[in-house]
Amino acid sequence: MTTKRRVFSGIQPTGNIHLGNYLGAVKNWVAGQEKKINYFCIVDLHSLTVSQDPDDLRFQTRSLAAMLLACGIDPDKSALFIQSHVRAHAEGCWLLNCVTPLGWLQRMTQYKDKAAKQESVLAGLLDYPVLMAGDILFYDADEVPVGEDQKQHVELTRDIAQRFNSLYGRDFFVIPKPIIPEIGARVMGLDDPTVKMSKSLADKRGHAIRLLDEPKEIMRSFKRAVTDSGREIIFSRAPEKAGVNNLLGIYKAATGEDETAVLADFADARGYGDLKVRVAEAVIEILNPIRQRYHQLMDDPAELDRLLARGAEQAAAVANPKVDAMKEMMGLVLPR
Ligand code: ATP
Ligand code: LTN
Repeated sequence: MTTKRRVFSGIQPTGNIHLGNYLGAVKNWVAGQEKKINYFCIVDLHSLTVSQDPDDLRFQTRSLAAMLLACGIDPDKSALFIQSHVRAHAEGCWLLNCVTPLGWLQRMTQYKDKAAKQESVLAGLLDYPVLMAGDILFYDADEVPVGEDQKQHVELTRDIAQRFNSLYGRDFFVIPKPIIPEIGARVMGLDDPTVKMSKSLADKRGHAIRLLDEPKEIMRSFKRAVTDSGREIIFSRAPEKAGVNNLLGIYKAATGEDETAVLADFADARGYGDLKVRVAEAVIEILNPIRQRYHQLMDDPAELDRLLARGAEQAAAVANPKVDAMKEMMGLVLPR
């Protein structure tokens, strides 16, 4: 008998969930559910690392839960829960802070990028990857399916786990692996194919396709997408083809076709206008049922709360004892 692999991934309840999040992360969580033991976490504590409006954060957290269920996360196959509902995350983060050298955190590129954009940087922003490391390690996760941008954080998680294991002399933490999809790992902004499609920019006109956008809006955003002055519809890494490459990448991830089939679909396209419309149609087709399910779930708050409580209970049963064991190993006295 082979033992099932354990999977952990997280997503922040801030900003509008977009096509990059779906194709780069959530779609793959859904696809792998059957064969693995899955923990999917709405990381509200991570969201507090930049300032948030409390009412907005509360709404976004529940809205994201409904959206993940609408995307196909199945509560019978995966534990879907809110990070702050499980005490292990905040508590265990402190314990990991006390084995993590400061220099490791100061090197993180996401920290440097985000800190550079802010006037006043919170301590939590620097500590963000340690909280994330705990998320993964307290569940003995083997696999962490994320987009390309999170690879460095998973590598840091491995370093922290190894350091804890070597300090306390046991194979206590499983060393996790990042799982980066080949397709959809980096969906770029439609308004600027040199920057990744991002939640923080999702409300900027023409930047992102938000999962809740109506078909008309989706079509409008694609029609406005930045391309180049040529006509060639090809997969290419050339900087000037970044826009076309991104559109083809989105189509490929949305349809699940390989590159040859994708190019065959566009063989009769008359220029980029046709390309944009067909990509938009493929995206509209996958988002229509998701949007409908989302609205049904948001109309039944009691059911949503019930599903989240069940997820938190399953998660706590794994993570809380793990953190208690860490406390003991580190010399803290557990209450009797
Ligand atoms: P922000 O822009 O505020 O950093 P985000 O869009 O990166 O937010 P997260 O909640 O940080 O959203 O990410 C959730 C998941 O989506 C992560 O696994 C991340 O790697 C993935 N992801 C985010 N943006 C993209 C993208 N443009 N393409 C592919 N995957 C992405
Ligand atoms: N940092 C991630 C979200 C995140 C996460 C995690 C992803 C928090 N904890 C654990 C995977 C595993 C992000 O911003 N996308």
